[in-house]
Amino acid sequence: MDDITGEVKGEVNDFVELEFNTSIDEDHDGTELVFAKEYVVGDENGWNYELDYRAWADGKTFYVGDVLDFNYDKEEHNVIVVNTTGYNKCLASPNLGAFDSGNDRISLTTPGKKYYICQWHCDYSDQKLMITVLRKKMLGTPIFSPH
Ligand SMILES: [Cu+2]
Repeated sequence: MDDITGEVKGEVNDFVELEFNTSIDEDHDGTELVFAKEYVVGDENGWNYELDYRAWADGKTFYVGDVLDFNYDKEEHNVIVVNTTGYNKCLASPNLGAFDSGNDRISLTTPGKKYYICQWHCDYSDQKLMITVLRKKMLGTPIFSPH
């Protein structure tokens, strides 16, 4: 009985090891392996006018495929996706998208600078976020070769 159990465990371990090695091989050409991350904007403080979102974004690296999670009181705030001008001047219109659910998940689908403001508190207390999204060099599967 003990021998049989040992055999089965051995097979399982071999299988796991094989899978593990396959994913390590993706790194053969020095390509950075990056997996999608979800960021709660402001962490436990959420999206409001008490936080410095420049400081929050500082030191974080955002990649295409990552998600921003805006949590806030929908009676108080909103999330407007704007361009540089909108960000600098706190203009909610024209915009690239407006959210007001209180719990908005925004996927970062393209590289470049992204700007988010709260329409009501951007001017009032700098409730705005600017991030730079980098192109992901490679997703987790070896099917696609990097260009
Ligand atoms: Cu606000």
